[in-house]
Amino acid sequence: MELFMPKNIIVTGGCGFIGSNFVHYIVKNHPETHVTVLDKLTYAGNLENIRPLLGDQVEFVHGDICDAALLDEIVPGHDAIVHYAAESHNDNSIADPEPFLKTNVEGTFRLIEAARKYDVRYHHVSTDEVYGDLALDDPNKFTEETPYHPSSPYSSTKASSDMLVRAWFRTYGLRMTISNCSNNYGPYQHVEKFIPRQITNIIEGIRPKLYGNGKNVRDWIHTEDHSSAVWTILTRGKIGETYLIGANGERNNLTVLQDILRVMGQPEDAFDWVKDRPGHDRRYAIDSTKLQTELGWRPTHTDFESGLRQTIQWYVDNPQWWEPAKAATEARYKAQGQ
Ligand code: NAD
Ligand code: TDX
Repeated sequence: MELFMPKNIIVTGGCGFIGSNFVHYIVKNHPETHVTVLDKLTYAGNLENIRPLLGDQVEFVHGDICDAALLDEIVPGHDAIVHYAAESHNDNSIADPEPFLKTNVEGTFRLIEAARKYDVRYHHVSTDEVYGDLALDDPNKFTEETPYHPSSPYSSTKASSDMLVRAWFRTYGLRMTISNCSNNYGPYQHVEKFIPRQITNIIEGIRPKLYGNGKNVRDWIHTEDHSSAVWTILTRGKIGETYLIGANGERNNLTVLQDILRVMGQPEDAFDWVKDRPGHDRRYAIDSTKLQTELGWRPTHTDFESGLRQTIQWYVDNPQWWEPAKAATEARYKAQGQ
């Protein structure tokens, strides 16, 4: 196994939820690696997520990954790109798919063209949603061999971007790796997403909202474990390979909501059933054997209850972070009947 030790990396989307947690992870664990965060600061990006880290090790560039001229300016001199930037929310992709095509497909195209031109290693952060969904009683999980079968506008654009990256490897020899991760939770997640939406609803005295019948299953992983997995793949992964990231965290939405209600001192039935998401994927489940056996990665946040408690506490402690986005997010959901 060849070890790649990046000295100067670009992290796209480093002001979003998972990207900013990755920047925190690098500052904490790899002080020798310089990071240039490239972020457009859409509604989902917040410079506050990384402001305390800005300085010698972490630099911020405000810009769009679709801007080829900007990439020509900033990519030379870096030895890797770790690509997190995306439009990431399924419900938004159903309401208005166009920004998803632009950022997720065209943006990835621009980045891999720049990576090719300047011979920079490229890690592509993707999702388990590219594989579609599993039946609730299916004994199988997704593996690297599962055929692509995306269901939503969001997941189809992520699948498209994965395909571009694979083609650039085969045709041009792009030095790339891909990871497909399951649902993340932790600090700095936007209040549009399931767990932060319910926590902040409860804090504000709004009843939590559950889609459909609540039986849909997500495979939860703490975002810090996602970060350590991406670092492992970037530094030890084999060029051209895909690795699935997951931590055996399958739970249905009703169970997660009841956990949140219990920890926050509410009755377990203190929520509203709302309209289901069109095309709602039933279940995601990740088999991360390849990552664990070939690269030796292990998750550390294996106790979901305790990770959830810490996450709830973070939202309780940081209302100034989420309050500015809350009212507009709930207004959008209300207009959709959710
Ligand atoms: P997020 O929506 O919280 O953050 C996205 C970030 O990208 C924001 O900072 C935003 O400003 C930035 N951005 C958007 N468009 C941009 C553009 N055109 N140019 C530059 N920056 C732009 O997303 P997230 O939940 O942190 O997800 C990050 C990545 O991880 C995405 O690629 C997503 O598909 C993937 N992923 C997410 C999950 C999850 O559970 N959230 C799971 C698996 C994979
Ligand atoms: O209010 C809600 N009520 C509800 O029941 C919301 C916002 C969601 N849900 C359900 C829908 C899903 O079954 O909760 C589950 C999780 O929903 P999201 O947080 O929207 O996540 P999901 O659609 O599963 O996608 C997430 O994981 C994979 C990320 O948003 C993606 O970026 C990632 O690729």
